[in-house]
Amino acid sequence: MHLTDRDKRRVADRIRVVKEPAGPDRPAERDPAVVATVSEMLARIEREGMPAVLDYAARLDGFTGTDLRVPEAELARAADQVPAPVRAALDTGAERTKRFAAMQRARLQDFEDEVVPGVVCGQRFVPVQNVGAYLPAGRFPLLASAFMTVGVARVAGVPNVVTCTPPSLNGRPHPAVLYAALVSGAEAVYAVGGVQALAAMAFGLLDGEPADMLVGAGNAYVAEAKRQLYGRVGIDVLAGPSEVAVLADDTADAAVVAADLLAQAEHGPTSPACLITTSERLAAEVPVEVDRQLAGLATREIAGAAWRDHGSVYLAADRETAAAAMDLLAPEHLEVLAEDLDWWLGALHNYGSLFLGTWSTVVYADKGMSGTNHVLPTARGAKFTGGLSVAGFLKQLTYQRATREATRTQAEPTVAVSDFEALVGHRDSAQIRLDMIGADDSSS
Ligand code: HSO
Ligand code: ZN
Repeated sequence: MHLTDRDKRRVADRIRVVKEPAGPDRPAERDPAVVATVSEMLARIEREGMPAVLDYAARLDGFTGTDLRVPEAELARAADQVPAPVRAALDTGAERTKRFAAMQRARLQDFEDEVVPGVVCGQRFVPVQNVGAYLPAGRFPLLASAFMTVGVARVAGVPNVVTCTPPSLNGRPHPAVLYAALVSGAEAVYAVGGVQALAAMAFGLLDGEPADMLVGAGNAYVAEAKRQLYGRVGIDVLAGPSEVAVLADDTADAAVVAADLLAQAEHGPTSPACLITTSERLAAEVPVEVDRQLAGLATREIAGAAWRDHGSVYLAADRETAAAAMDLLAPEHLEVLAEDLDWWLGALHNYGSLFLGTWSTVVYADKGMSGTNHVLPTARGAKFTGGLSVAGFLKQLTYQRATREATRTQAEPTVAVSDFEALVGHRDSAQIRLDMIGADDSSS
């Protein structure tokens, strides 16, 4: 995550580069080999159905059975296999995530109103009926992802939620992932990962209906499968590597800034982390502090590579410049460690989720402890979306009704435009109504 030449022209000489990524900015464009593999897998699974899913599951997930569904008994046992404090924390995260989603839901208003006399238009928020949630279990199992997908779908009122997660622990799903799914409100859980999981949900190969919408992050193959299935189904976001950015003034603590940068850098060697500061002191101290903390970090191999290849530090002349530059980067997670938080809240436009002040931090939200969703846009996607929320599972549907008396106000201009377009069928559909009221008018 760094400022391109074009970006730099926007902030001109008001920003100075302290450190820029050593690696390519974007972790590879869509890899043609991934694109081809995914499209071949999707086509085969659509053609052959469950036998193809089981074949991929055996080859790619090491799955040995014939029934992907996780049995009730295994789900029931999951709780006992998770340490009690972790269980309690997962309960808390699920609860808070659902609580905030419910607060958001309560503020999405259905309404109807009269646009012109006799013409009433309305909107209704209606849940997607069938959701497929994918819970990854890759390098690290991100347990809170279940809250963000399954849990929030439940709050939205989605009646059917199917959950898939790879059998990553001795050939079975991780019990903690199962527990997180259960406390989120999952019913049917399937032990299948990757492209074959998304295909099975999208094509309706598991019990129940095909998914109308697929949610949840995964590796490059999962992201590509979602991209290829999009249109046929809805999706949440096309998530790339997790990103963090920090805006800091001279009141910030270098050790806190460094810790927060490294917390997301450890997600993977291509995870970008960026600091934009108005403080010369911080610009000098943070890189040193990052290296110091890296030395003691068990994940230093990953986090260190991420910082070297995808880390950046900029010194901005003033906070206006810092905010403008950050808007260009549109990071997934953005922390403001500075005074006058309300000014920053008003000045920033592009971020997946914003963390204001020292006492809130990305990792809290990562684990569901604040309540906001962690399925967020990456790679500058925050320029057009704020990521998944309860609204993502709700369709903003419209409807209308009109009185007989209001016929002219819609029909006459419709006839005029349709005639001009030579869309005679359109004209007739309006004209027939004008004729109906005309006939009546003359008969009365
Ligand atoms: N930062 C990730 C979410 C996460 N991290 C969960 C840890 N646990 C993407 O927003
Ligand atoms: Zn994270």
